[in-house]
Amino acid sequence: MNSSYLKIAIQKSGRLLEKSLAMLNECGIRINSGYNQLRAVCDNFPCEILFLRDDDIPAYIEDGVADVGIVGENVVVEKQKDILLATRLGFAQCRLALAVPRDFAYTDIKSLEGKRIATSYPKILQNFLDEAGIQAEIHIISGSVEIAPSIGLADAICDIVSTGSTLLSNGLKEVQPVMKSEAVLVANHHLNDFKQKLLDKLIFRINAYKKARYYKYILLNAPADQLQAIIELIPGMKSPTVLPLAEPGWISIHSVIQEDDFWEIIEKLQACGAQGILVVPIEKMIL
Ligand code: PRT
Ligand code: ZN
Repeated sequence: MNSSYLKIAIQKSGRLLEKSLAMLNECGIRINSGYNQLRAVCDNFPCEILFLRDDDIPAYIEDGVADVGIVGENVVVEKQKDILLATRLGFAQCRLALAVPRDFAYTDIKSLEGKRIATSYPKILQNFLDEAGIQAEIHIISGSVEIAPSIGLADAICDIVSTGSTLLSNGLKEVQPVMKSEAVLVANHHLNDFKQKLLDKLIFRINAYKKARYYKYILLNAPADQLQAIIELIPGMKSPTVLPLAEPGWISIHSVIQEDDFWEIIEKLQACGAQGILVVPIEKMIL
């Protein structure tokens, strides 16, 4: 086994590929031109990228064929491999949920007693049903689970839901969440020291990337006598930067806010006399 670089497994094609590559790119890991269908080397980080089917990634990591990988948490939990969940990545959010035909008289989970449920996630579903004390027949299907009820194969399904439009267009309704999921970085439990240091470096960069996505840089002008009120609204990481404007009695304040808070704060800032408010994306953020 080569110990001088980190082998990173990502999905070969599918929903995770583009965002995985974009995140690695933001972390300074760029694939060089020697890129083929199976593997690629990187110019500026000692790593190799392996392109695999997402379902195979947990086993390859457990076996040490790859050192780390990016995969949906739903796949990690289903595969039950002995691997480490290193960090959540904040993309490919979805949920695994139970759904039934629209005319199914569902009241609670007991409505599924004795029913046939189609899924690609038999272990997660079995666990969930066991905890709920429900006995049902699980039918394992590897794709197009949503059509199982309409072709008479099952009474219900347990599948990934994101917007819910697939369920809707197949005459199904979501009745019970089973697990939440997002893309995660997973790792082999027995990395050597060199690889462990590379993994730590990667996680550090990923955390900076994740934080930057949740925060925005904010710049505004305000009357100097409003400084204290504005600091309370946008306290920033340590404290905001305050610069005098050429116009006497006015200052410019620079700070960082969470994107989700923006619309809440903006009216309060205006009430303090803030003007010329700019909110700009942050590329990396290290606290
Ligand atoms: O070929 P390979 O085996 O590698 O890929 P795959 O076909 O198994 O997986 P892929 O690319 O479809 O999804 C990879 C991962 O993305 C999943 O394991 C989830 O963690 C995550 N993810 C996020 C999703 C979705 N959103 C999603 N919407 N995976 C699948 N879907 C499907 C779902 O199965 C259903 O058919 O999209 C449909 C539902 O979407 P909505 O928006 O209509 O609700
Ligand atoms: Zn798959």
